[in-house]
Amino acid sequence: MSVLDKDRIVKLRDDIHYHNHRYYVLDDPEIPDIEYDRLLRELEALEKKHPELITLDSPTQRVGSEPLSSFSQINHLLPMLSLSNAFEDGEVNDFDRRAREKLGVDKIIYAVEPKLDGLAISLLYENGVLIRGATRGDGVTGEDVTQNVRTIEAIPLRLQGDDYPLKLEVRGEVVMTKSGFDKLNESQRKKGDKVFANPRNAAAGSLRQLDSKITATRPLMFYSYAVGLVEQGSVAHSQSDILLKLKSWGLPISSEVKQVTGVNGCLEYYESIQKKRDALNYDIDGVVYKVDNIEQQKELGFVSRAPRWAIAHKFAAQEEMTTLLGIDVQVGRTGALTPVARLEPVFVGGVTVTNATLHNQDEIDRKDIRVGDTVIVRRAGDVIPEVVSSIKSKRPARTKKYKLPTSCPVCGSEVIRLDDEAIMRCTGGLFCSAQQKEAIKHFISRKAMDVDGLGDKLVEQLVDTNNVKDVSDLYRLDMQTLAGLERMAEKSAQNVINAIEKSKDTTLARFIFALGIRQVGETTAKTLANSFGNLTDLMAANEEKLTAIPDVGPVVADSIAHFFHETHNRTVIDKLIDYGVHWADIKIDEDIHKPLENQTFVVTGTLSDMGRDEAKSALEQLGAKVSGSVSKKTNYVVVGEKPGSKAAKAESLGIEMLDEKAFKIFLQKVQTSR
Ligand code: 9MJ
Repeated sequence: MSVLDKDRIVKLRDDIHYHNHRYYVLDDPEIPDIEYDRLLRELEALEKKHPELITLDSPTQRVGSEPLSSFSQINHLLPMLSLSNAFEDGEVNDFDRRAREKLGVDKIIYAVEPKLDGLAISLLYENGVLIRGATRGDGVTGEDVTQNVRTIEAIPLRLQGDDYPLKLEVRGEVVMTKSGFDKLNESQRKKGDKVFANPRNAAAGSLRQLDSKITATRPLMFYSYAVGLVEQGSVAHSQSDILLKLKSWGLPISSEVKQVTGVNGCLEYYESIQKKRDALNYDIDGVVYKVDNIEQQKELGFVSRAPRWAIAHKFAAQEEMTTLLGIDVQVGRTGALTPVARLEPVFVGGVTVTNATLHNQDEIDRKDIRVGDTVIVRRAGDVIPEVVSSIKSKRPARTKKYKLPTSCPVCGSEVIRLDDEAIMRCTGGLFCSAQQKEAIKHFISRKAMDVDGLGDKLVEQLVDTNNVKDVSDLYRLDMQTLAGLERMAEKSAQNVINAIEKSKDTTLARFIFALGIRQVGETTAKTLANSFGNLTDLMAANEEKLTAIPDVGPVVADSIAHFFHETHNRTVIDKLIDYGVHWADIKIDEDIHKPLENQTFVVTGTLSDMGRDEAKSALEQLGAKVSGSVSKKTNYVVVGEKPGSKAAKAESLGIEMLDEKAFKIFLQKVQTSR
């Protein structure tokens, strides 16, 4: 056998372990994914040539193995603990007071961590090599999921360093990333396979797979938060130091762990994590407070299997059960029919929810949701509440499958469904008053023509009274008509007239967006405005010209061309211009100078005004590269509200950061320098 091959195999394994660590533990990859794949493929090829050199901890051994017929049971070497829960500040205060009294101290230092919503597992390392992985089970006995655990790249097959205990149980949570979950469900849906209700179920389903080759394809992540048995070696004297030690051995820990003082420090942490919750790429359902000092932990001891030195402070539940009273059908701006669940009011995710989306007919069929069912409603962050599933065992007798109507509930026109769409649409177009209303609401919205003071109710009245049929009619409204409407005093009518008048002075991008062309959002509207410079050229553009624009694909191009082909739309545009709507055309420089060429940006957190996509597209138009992760090569990080770990990393690397205001000024300066 070639000595060279053997050396190369060892070198490749070391390199791959190193890059895995940079990626999963330090969150700071050094090489692109494609290069990582090349290393892995080279190693696979060499091991195929020399199968006798394959070791248990080789990174190629993560692809899964033969399916099992069942999982065997495993006794944890030390029981896995459970945590008691607190739902209110008072309960946290009680917990802290009891601990202080028992310890006889004034203030306690706590290690605080996000409470990951996944599946708890225990990993056993012997001589630094991963020997087995087990689910929590009842805390004493779990299931042997070693084959599956070995496919999770974030879990090291071999520990780093030289000071780890020779026998070590590591405890932590396997979670599915939110982005990975969305992708997985999309691909499951396409294949006609089972769709998961949430990342936690998907993580559990993936880890409890008898076929580890399937687990290997799932986007699972692992974060460690405790140790079990420690033999022939030691870990550390505080929870915070234990986490740092685990990290130094190559085990990922959450970037949000901290040390705080006293109960106030805990409650402040709770608030700060709650604010960050949506921006994190994994689901959490609260935070955990742990007395940091291990001696103090020992002094406090346990009540049954829950420690007296730790407590989980949970967020308001994001899922609740309630009854589905009925299903209403809403007709949107583009005629899309959306089934909306009318619910027995239920408190979920911090608010009372009475309506939730059912998405479309396919989703209703897939979940088999019927009026009268007990359903699970989910409200996560700022997302529209949705019905996740129905509980079949609670279904009353004589329920019927639900079918969306075949004619529009508003205008009676035929409802059609295009082959490749999940959505059913009313064919009434602007004959349908629901579509008229939605088109007008969109036209006057803040990011479109920005007509202040013309609320939804008023728009509905204007359409119902036949005063406004299409958006151009807004510019013919007079005081008399407006003041004659319900709840309209003369002063507010005058304000509306003034706002409509003011909106005539607009920009090309706003105008294009306001037209409500399907597939043309704010960003595309801006791109179109900047590419064509005037409306006449855009209206005359064929599909070939349109697809030449960055970010405009055939579907978008088709939609734009169809819109302007329609005589009705051309007439409305002519009328708008006749009534005085105007903008300044944009001078197009064919050879656009790219002032930000060779500069790399990262955009993180919520940008309240412009949104992340818009910021990215503005940067890209100026020639910048927008990357998803911060590294030494990043030139600027644009930091919105609730930034995640990227901002902290940028700070540690000394990279220039721009908040939203500074970013806007920066953009303006660069744009005018073109
Ligand atoms: C979770 N689920 O994130 C613990 N946990 O500690 C954290 N769970 C735990 N700690 C001792 N961060 C028992 C359970």
